Amino acid sequence: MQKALMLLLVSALLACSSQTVAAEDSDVIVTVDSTNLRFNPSEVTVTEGQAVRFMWAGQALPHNAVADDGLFDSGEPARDVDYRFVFEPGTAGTHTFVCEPHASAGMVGTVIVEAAPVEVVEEETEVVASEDTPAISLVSSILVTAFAAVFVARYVDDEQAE
Ligand SMILES: [Cu+2]
Repeated sequence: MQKALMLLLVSALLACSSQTVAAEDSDVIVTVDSTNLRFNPSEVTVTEGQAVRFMWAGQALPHNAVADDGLFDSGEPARDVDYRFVFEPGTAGTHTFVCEPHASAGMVGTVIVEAAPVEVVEEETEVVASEDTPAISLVSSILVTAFAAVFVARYVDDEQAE
């Protein structure tokens, strides 16, 4: 019983998190502004599970986006970049990043990652538990009825035999 519950819960959570990762509509885009030396926007806020897409094309100068804490790295500076990074659970916090060739010129940015809300998980536990309970009581009441029927049938047979 406990194992079945755990399996249900885990699969529900997996379904939830994979949906969040695949939802590209929620991606936050960081590009390069017309001065060629600034990220736009230079500060973004996301929730754990959400992605930031660093993308620019046909730039006059090659750029990259590298986290100071090493969490993400778009690679070598390039004039065309499309780099998507998902901030998985556990990455909550403030992550500053730089464009390596232009960091000294002030081409820096910040990604603020907020922890995913915990209430969602608690709600799912309740839903799973409440859906499961009536099923158990239904099965047990059918069993009790069946046993009672057999018992009564035997009793009636014994009475008739005497
Ligand atoms: Cu740059």
